[in-house]
Amino acid sequence: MDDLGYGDMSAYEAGLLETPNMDLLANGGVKFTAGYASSATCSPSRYALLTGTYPWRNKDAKILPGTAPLLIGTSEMTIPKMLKGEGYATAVVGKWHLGLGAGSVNWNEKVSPGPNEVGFDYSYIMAATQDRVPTVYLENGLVEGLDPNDPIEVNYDKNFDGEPTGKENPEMLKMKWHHGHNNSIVNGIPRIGFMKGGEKAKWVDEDMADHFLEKAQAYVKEKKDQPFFLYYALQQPHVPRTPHPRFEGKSGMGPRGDVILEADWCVGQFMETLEQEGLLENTLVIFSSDNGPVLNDGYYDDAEEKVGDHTPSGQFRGGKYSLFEAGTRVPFISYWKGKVKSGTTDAMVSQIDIFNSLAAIAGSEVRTADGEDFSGLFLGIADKGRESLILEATSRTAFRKGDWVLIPPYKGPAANKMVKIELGNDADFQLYDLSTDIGQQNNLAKENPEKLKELLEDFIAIRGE
Ligand code: NG6
Ligand code: CA
Repeated sequence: MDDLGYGDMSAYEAGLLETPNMDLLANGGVKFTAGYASSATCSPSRYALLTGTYPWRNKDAKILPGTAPLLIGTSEMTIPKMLKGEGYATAVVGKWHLGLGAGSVNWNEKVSPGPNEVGFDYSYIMAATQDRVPTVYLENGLVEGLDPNDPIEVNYDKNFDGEPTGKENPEMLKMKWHHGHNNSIVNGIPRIGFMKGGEKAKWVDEDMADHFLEKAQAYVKEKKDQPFFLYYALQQPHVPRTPHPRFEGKSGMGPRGDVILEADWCVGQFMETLEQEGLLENTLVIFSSDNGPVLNDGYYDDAEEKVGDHTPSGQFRGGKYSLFEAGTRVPFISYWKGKVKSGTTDAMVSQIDIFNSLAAIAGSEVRTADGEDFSGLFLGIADKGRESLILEATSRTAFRKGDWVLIPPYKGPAANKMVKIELGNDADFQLYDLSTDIGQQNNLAKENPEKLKELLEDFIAIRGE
C-alpha cells in the first residue's frame, strides 16, 4: 500500500475505518505491531524493500520526479533476482516510483532500464506516482495504448507552449490543488510536472484500482502452475484520491477513507483469486505500506475536514515524512493459510528484512548485509526480532534500539506546515523510551545521558560519521 497508516486498518485497533479484508490477513497471520517501512517516503522505502539495503546508503534515494533515472543499479541484487535464481517467475503490478531509464527518457520508445532490468520478468506499472506525469501505464517498458501520431513529451521544469496548467486554468479543475500539484491537468486533476500528447494512453484515475487488480489477478492465473513472486503495489491512499464511484462516500471520511475501503476490497478480491486458483495454502502473502499516513498531501480533498475521530497514525507521533514513529511504523502482516501460526507479535522487523527472510524460505543462499532473516517470525514459529534499526525520513536518520529511540539534532522546521506533520527536527538530541512513552512526548536525552551515549555509539557504528 501507498501511505496507509498504522491506524488505518481496523485490525490494528487504532482508527475508525473498517477494513475486513485486510483484517482477515492480520487475524489469520502474524500481525506485527512493530513492523517498519525502511523510509518515511516512497522511493527510498521501495528501494530498500526490493534491495534489502538501507536507503541512506544510496544518496539518490529521495522522492523521485517522473523523469528520474532508475534508482536501482542493474547489477544490484534484488528480491525478484534472488527468487528468479530459485526458479520463480517474477512480476510487479502497480506503483513503481523507482525511476526509469538511464538518463533522459523517450516515452515513445521502449523505456529501459526499468523493472524488467532489475529482476522482474513482467511489469505493469505507473511510472512514478498518481500525482506525477506521465499519467500512463507501462507494460514491460512500453506505454500502453500510445498513438504514434500523438507522442508523449514530459518536462519537470517548463510547460509546453499553449498547454493548460492547474495554476493558470482553475476553471478546468475537478480537484483543487492545495500546495504543489499545479502543473499539467489530466482528467481535471492538476499534477506535478508537465506533459504533452499521449491523449489515448492516459489512465482514468477512478479505474486505476480495478485496473491494477485485474492485472494482478491475471498474473496469478497465468502463473498458477509454477512458483511466482508478485509485487502488487496498490496506489491507495496516496493523492490524488480518486475512488471508483462504487466506493464514493462509503467511508464518510471523504475520498481518503473511500480509497482505503476500495483498497480493502481489492485485497479481498485478490485473496479470493488465490483461493479460486487453489493457491491459498501454497502462497505466502506479506502485506504492508511504504510509509506512514498524511491527510492533506497537496489537494483539497476533505481528508482533514472529514477525518473526525479517525486516527491514521494510531497512537504514534508524526506521519509521512516524519522521523517520529508514525513515519515508518506501518501495518505489517505475513499470512499463509494453513502454514503460518497466527498471532500478534511486538518483535521489531523492517521491510529490509523481507529479502533475507524470503531467501531463507525459498532456499536461496543469497543474503543482504543490512537485512536479517526473520523467516521464523514470518511463519509464526519464532519470536525474536531486531535488536536495533536505523529509521529514515527525507534523508535524515534516527535509531531505535530495544525500546529506545534516538533522534539526533537536525536543522529545519519542527513541522511541515503544509501537510501539518511534525518532522522530528530539533536543535537538541531527542531520546524516547517507547515502553512507557509510545507517543514520544517525553524527551529523556538530558535525564539519561548514559542511554543517549550508548545509542549514539551504536548508531554511529552502523551509520558511520
Ligand atoms: C511530494 C508531493 C506529495 C507526494 C510526495 C511523494 C508536493 C507538494 N508534494 O513532493 O504530494 O507526491 O512527494 O509521496 O508536490 S510518496 O509517497 O510517493 O513518497
Ligand atoms: Ca508512499
